[in-house]
Amino acid sequence: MSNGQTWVVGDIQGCYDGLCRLLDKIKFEPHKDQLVAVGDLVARGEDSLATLRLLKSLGNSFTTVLGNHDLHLLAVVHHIKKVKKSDNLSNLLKASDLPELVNWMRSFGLAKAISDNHTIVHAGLYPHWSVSELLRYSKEVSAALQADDYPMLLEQMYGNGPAQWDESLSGIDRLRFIINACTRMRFLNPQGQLDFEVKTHPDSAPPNFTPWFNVKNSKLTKDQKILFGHWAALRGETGKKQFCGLDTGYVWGQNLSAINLSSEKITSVFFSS
Ligand SMILES: [Mn+2]
Repeated sequence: MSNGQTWVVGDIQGCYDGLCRLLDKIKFEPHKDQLVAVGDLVARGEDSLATLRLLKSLGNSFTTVLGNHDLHLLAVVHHIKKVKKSDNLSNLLKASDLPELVNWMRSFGLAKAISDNHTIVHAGLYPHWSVSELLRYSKEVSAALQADDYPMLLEQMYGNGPAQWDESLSGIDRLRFIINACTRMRFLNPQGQLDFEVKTHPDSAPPNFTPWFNVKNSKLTKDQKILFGHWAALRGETGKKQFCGLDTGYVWGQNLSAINLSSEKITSVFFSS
């Protein structure tokens, strides 16, 4: 990377105006700085198409991981799923450059190391994995997503099981678990399984539901930091320096945030309709 700044931005969700105001506020310089996103580039906001075009235009100055909404968009494009009522994707789905935008999105993975000790992943680090396991498993999904028959993956990725990791999982069950852990995880239930129903703040969760970042991870070393999005109800708070939540709920009328990787300073813009 050049001598510019690296900024990691939370869930953009097609909120083009908020993204532009945030880039202005951090004085982002595309020829010098790096913009990194934690996924969910598209969905509910006012202009997912303009958002993707802007991010793609940044070329090598931009990288991301894919979130659940990004994968869902790919499934919609292939007529595997319908657009969710809450989403606003009609201009994107009609765009003449949709195929290029889709192929560009497919080039990203589910987890990525962005420095020696910073890793991005949309939902979080499954607490029984090390960072290197996370990166390795993410590559397995990328290989399937970049293969010619990738619509098959999109078709088979839906579902909540298996609920627990087992290194001996294979085929689509293995890929589905990796996708769910990387893009949908919030809580582990009292049986230690991934739960996908509870989306609240941890304070209002059912008894013995544990946020993934509060399950002891004996494979994570102290110098490693995980930057993630996905869980707006957290407002970015995990109570742990190692886990940096960046979805500060812009799409829910709160704010869009970016952290400067070297200073660790967070800059936010407030929602404006
Ligand atoms: Mn998400």
